Amino acid sequence: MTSKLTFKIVLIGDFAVGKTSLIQRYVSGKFSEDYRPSIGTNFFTKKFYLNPETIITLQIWDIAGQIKKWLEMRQLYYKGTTGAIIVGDLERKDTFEQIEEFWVPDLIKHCGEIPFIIAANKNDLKWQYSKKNLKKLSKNTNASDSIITSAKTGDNVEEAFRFLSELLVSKAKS
Ligand code: G3D
Ligand code: MG
Repeated sequence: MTSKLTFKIVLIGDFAVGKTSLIQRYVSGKFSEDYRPSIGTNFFTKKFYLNPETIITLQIWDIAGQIKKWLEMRQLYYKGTTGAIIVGDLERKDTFEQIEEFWVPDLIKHCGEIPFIIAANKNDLKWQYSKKNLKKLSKNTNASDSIITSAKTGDNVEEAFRFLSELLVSKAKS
């Protein structure tokens, strides 16, 4: 029998780390250099077979602007979230420090202990952050895993969303 599951996931992380680009790449298969910071929140839907017996519908939420300052906006954004991808930019070390200091505590505060992964994005650019530090960060924050992505080349983008979906399915079935 086929099971159908729907999850709301959010992408969080500092400004310009590539959240919108990762979603765009995953949902439409494109990377757009012509980037415009949108205002407020946006959501996209992607439906796929995780395996022959499981159809997943992901509601993927994107938020724009300097949302760190907008507690009310984040509260709305997080409502009903079952999983998250927290994004850091490999060219900006501070975006990973912020994952530990701000984004993980913020996620837990609003959503409780839900599955999340860390995406180290912009793999195609010069790294200012090491794999070793990424592993350490992942362990310290209790992330389910970390994954190195590029929204530009498409590297590991589908894998990141799939991996999170697998975690959400195991949680839903347990
Ligand atoms: P955000 O939604 O987290 O704020 P965006 O980030 O998706 O808007 O991306 C911010 C900038 O980084 C954009 O460049 C975008 O093209 C670029 N970017 C996103 N992902 C990648 C990537 O994997 N590799 C490279 N090289 N660039 C990436 P601009 O110049 O438009 O500001
Ligand atoms: Mg954006």
